[in-house]
Amino acid sequence: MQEPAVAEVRTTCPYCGVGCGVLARVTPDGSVSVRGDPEHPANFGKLCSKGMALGETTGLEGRVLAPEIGGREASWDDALDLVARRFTDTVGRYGPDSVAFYVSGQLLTEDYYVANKLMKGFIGSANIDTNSRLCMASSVAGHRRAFGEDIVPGIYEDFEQADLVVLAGSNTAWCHPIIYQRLLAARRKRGTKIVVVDPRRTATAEEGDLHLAIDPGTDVLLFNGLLAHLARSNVIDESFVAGRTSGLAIALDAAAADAPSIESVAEGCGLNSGDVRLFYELFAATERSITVYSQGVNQSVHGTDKVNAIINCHLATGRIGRPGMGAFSVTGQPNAMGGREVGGLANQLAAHMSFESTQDIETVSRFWNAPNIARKAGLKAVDLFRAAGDGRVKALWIMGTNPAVSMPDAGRVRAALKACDFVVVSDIIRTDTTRFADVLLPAAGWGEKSGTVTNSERRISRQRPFLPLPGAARPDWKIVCDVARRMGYGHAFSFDGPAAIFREHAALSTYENAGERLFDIGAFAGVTEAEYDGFTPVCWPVSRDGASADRLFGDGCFPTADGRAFFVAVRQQSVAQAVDATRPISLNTGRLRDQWHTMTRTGRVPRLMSNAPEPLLEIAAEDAIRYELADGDLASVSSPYGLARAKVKVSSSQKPSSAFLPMHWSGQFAANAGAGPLATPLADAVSGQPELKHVPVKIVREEVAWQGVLITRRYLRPTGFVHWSRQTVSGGWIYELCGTETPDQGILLSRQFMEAYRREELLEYTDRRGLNYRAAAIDDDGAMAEALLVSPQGQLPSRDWLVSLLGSRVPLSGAERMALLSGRSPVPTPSIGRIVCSCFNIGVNQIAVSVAAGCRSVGEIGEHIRAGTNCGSCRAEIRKIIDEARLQAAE
Ligand SMILES: Nc1nc2c(c(=O)[nH]1)N[C@H]1C(S)=C(S)[C@@H](COP(=O)(O)OP(=O)(O)OC[C@H]3O[C@@H](n4cnc5c(=O)[nH]c(N)nc54)[C@H](O)[C@@H]3O)O[C@H]1N2
Ligand SMILES: Nc1nc2c(c(=O)[nH]1)N[C@H]1C(S)=C(S)[C@@H](COP(=O)(O)OP(=O)(O)OC[C@H]3O[C@@H](n4cnc5c(=O)[nH]c(N)nc54)[C@H](O)[C@@H]3O)O[C@H]1N2
Ligand code: SF4
Ligand SMILES: [Mo]
Repeated sequence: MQEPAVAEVRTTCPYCGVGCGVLARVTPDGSVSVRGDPEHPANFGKLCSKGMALGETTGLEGRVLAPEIGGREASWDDALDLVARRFTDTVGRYGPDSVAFYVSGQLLTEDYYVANKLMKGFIGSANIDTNSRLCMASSVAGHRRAFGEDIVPGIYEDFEQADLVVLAGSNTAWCHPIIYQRLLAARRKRGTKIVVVDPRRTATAEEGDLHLAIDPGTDVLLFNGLLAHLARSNVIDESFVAGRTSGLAIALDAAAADAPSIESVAEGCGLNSGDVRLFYELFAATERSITVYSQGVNQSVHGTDKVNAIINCHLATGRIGRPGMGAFSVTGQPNAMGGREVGGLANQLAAHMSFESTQDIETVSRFWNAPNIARKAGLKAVDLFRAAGDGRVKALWIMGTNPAVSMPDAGRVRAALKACDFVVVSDIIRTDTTRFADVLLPAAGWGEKSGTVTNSERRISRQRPFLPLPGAARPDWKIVCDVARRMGYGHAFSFDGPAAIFREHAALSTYENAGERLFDIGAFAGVTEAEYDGFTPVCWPVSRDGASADRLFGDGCFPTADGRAFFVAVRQQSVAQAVDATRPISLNTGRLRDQWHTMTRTGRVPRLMSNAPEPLLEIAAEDAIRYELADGDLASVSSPYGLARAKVKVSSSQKPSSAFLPMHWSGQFAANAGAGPLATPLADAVSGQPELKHVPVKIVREEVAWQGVLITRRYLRPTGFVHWSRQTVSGGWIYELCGTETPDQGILLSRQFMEAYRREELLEYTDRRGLNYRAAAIDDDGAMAEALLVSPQGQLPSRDWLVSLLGSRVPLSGAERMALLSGRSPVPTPSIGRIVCSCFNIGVNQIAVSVAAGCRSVGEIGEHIRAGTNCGSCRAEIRKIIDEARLQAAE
């Protein structure tokens, strides 16, 4: 029978700032299928592993489906009335600055616009900040200092048209996989050189032509050295500098003072001078150069200076705004850019206007008809949560972000959420943050909501719904407008849908804008519903008279008062908190390939969890010896702010005295394995962006005596274990458990944990010495429902077969039942091993088999078993596996 054709809906991926187009549809069996949109100019049909798995994230498990007040289900009317009343009362008693919103780049532009309008225009405070403070604030500040406005001048084609691409503090292969693949494809044709500046040898660095493993926080020195070198090599574009910029002489003096020679730069950055020279000469000789940067640059106490040090080099050479040239800040979240356009940051106004200009304030006030508009900047994220903790902020509304996990000094943030009088959280699922909500509001998620997002190249695309709103969930824009109405501002929030909000946003961008502000999307001020529905992706600006430009600044005109770009003189500062004898390791935190932030969506997908199933602390071999740690050992990590525990992975990617912990694991997935509680709240003085890439820590081995693994269909909440983590697998979950108690006590604890819930028939076995315990529960159909294995540390048998039984749910044969407690299949079945290629579900063992069968390159592996042929982010890992397998074979 032929399947009925279900229309595909054209939408956009809700993960990274690449902003790939997605075609999604609900299949006849009710599941969601996705593929890349061949017509979207960001990805031309490709998707990375996370995008490919989007269809597996739309299930309703864990979703918040009804409003809750004090943990009890409530009606929308009651919940909205309460939120409006508490915000109104608090403002009435303590003034507008006693309330705050903390919002997110997960929101659509329309949601963001109304949240910002409500707080800044009508409540009259600028206490609305966003998780973009942790993400893009330094780029925003750097752009404004250099260009007068927050502008990313380039477009993705520049990745393909450059001859040199410098990736600074950006693990592009994992974090912006599709533009990275576009870059690699172009490199195969034109031989683009790739230089990676990152203290870690990341997957990106593995494929680069040159990896500069700089010491953390020394980027200003490196780029000051480059500027000085460019001047020495006479590649300054004198006419561009003279005609289109100001401030070079002072910036050069600062650079020369910092970096008198290549040797001094090398020494200060922890590099060898040959590598530094190579980089400088390459940059000097290559006109078509772009420097791409993200969190290794932004998330720093000198983040804004790093940004300007980079931009200075591009201004000095006039390499900006032309094909294959420019400084390119790649944004993190799907709508980080849209948030900047509506002014979601506490120090911005709306439509790229700012509190520094009285004229801007008057313009927005007039446009909104909002005499009560805020007139000064509000609290930035770190200060905002401090204020919530000490009672200055008494009512706080969090939308679409999980600060209990993702803020630095997260322990203090949790304490603040507990202390704050009134906390509202709008989210789609239950998180570590929703635990603190006095009022919890169910928001519409990806696939349900409708609106626009802007990606890293300023391209506005639609997100369109293809699923019904589940339960009582409502889109964020509607929730905000309903509260605004109840607060008495109905006249300004009477939008009947996202298109109406978008029209107003577009109209504001062009209002009293005679070209002073490049952000102008006036062309859309009058879009009809039909035009909004059919909106095709477009890069702004698109002004009312139809003027548009893909690249900006190519004409040498900048949105400053005199039209010139500005060189900012910057000096390398010492790191804010240096390592010392008590905390000798610099802890760096960031992302893994297949997880998205606090794992609220990617953590549900077995194939996305398989590449890195547990939170691991990566350390260098030298430190492993020094601290007596080996792979799989448990370590505690303590910073001046908090403590975490994670198993150790000894990694050749780490420099000595440095460690890396992923940012992803929340309390939903592990006990105290998060990076947030360790991270420092110290922030860049200009941008307010906290230093999430360096904090001094002490690492201590924990003497683990026993280890257990529970493989189960049940979603459980382990308590009382020194360390646990949860992995989502097909059919259920795996709980890794371990402890410092004796093995027999470990068995007792683990059994209690399992018994507390179990109902099925149980088979059990304990060895004579009482050190090893095995149990398996059989359901009514005779299939395995659960298995528990406990052994002394390091002695757990393989669990692959048991995990496959959980997924299959097939009744066990007699032989299988007998074999259950041994954990070994009666008929040996090869395990595919840890997943390497998550797009095609290909494991490490399958790759090893292909190598044994004669595959010698990543390309050959791809032809043999498809691994690495879709998004390609696993190619560096495949190459390593080939090398290792061949080495072993040679030994
Ligand atoms: N898979 C995946 N992709 C994502 C996300 C995700 O959660 N998962 N999140 C998205 C978001 S919101 C963002 S902001 C982006 C972030 O994308 P990236 O910025 O690429 O990611 P990070 O891993 O945070 O950090 C990048 C690199 O900075 C390096 N670094 C640390 N300190 C320094 C330093 O002092 N100097 C230099 N030069 N480098 C340093 C780190 O070692 C790290 O490899 O990713 C987006 N894409
Ligand atoms: N240690 C460390 N910490 C970091 C970083 C780091 O590198 N290291 N990086 C920082 C950066 S760059 C970022 S961007 C942040 C990200 O940190 P968070 O913003 O806290 O991360 P997410 O897990 O993306 O949280 C988004 C939340 O929004 C919910 N959500 C999704 N869609 C919607 C929607 O449409 N409406 C509503 N109301 N809710 C929705 C999700 O369920 C989820 O709970 O983390 C920062 N924290
Ligand atoms: S690169 Fe991957 S995560 Fe980023 S937008 Fe594209 S599909 Fe989504
Ligand atoms: Mo981000």
